[in-house]
Amino acid sequence: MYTQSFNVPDGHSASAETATTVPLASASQQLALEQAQLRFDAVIDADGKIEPKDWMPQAYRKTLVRQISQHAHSEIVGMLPEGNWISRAPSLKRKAILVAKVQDEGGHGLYLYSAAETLGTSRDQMLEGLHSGRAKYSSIFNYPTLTWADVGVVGWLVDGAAIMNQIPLCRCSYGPYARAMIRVCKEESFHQRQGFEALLAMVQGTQAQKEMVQDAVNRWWWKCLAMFGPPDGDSPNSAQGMRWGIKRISNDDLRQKFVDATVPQAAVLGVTLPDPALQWNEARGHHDYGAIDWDEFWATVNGNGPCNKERLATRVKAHNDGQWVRDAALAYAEKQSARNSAMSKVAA
Ligand code: BYC
Repeated sequence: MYTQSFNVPDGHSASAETATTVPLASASQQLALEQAQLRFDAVIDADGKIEPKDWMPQAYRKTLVRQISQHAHSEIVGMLPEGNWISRAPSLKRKAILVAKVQDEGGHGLYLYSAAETLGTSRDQMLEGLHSGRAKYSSIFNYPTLTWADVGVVGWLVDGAAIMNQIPLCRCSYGPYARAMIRVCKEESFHQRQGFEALLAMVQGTQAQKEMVQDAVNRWWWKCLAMFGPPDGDSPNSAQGMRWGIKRISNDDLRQKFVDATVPQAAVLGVTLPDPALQWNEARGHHDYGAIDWDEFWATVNGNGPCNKERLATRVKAHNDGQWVRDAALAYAEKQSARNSAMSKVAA
């Protein structure tokens, strides 16, 4: 039980408190609040779903908005590093796949903005947070995609890490977020596979292509491990997120699952993961891996990674350049509504 709302001092019964000090209206409000909290706790304890119209504690709502905001913005900013390669894809097939993938990410951002709307935070508010630099998005999108192999590695490793993190979110306690994640995960799975398949084609190519793949893996590996967030001991939001059933698996456990799943895939590709400490630990039944550079991670999260400024500037420009589309859509909606009300007056 996580109830914080009703605190009766020792030696007092709730009814004595009501009779002497608390005005009637506020006592009944307090009772209703207590019952709502109990209902919320019972749903969480039973591993059920909280829906938009259900009562929820403010802190639960705030945590969800924080996480969904971070997630939605990651999808939107995540379109940029790969979008840069659409005009340079090496074949029509690769171009079609990449266009579809980038469009999917735009769609994921929109489902997630809609999920946040059900919590009372509008898309405009979310976008204002992103464009002003206040809202976070994943650290991973602040690194450059230097070659075509980077596009494959982003699919294989970045989307691979994203799926690992997002599959448990399909069981998140907040209904709209959990349901959005089911479709997102299906699409992410295609993203991961297309990346792996693109790399498989490259490693069967020339020596220069193989080297390009290895170079991209070297540059992205550690950044992908950091994507799962700080170690559990330094993760301020984990404990509460897990108690509320928003987060199901801890940052470190997901990171470990990702390492264990990726090592055999790297062997199929014939690439080396750039970590001399990476080895199977029989006793743990997992791979050990080396230390992540958390200073570099936090510098990037706090706005000082190699591409933070460029990503934000590109996003703000895209938003501003799209103003005419929003204006046109609004003008059309107003025209339609004026026409409909004129028609209904005629009919009456
Ligand atoms: N980058 O207490 P913690 C994708 C922040 S993939 C930036 O552990 P929490 C995609 C964290 O927000 C990526 N910031 O937090 C893939 C918190 O700061 P605030 C998106 C990070 O929430 C391919 C602070 O560090 N996926 O979309 O319990 C193509 C302390 O962390 C990062 C999601 O967002 C990071 N890597 O756990 C296109 C999935 N890691 O908010 C797109 C949903 C941590 O207190 N999100 N921080 O100011 C989650 O599952 C969780 O929010 C996290 C963090 C695991 C990321």
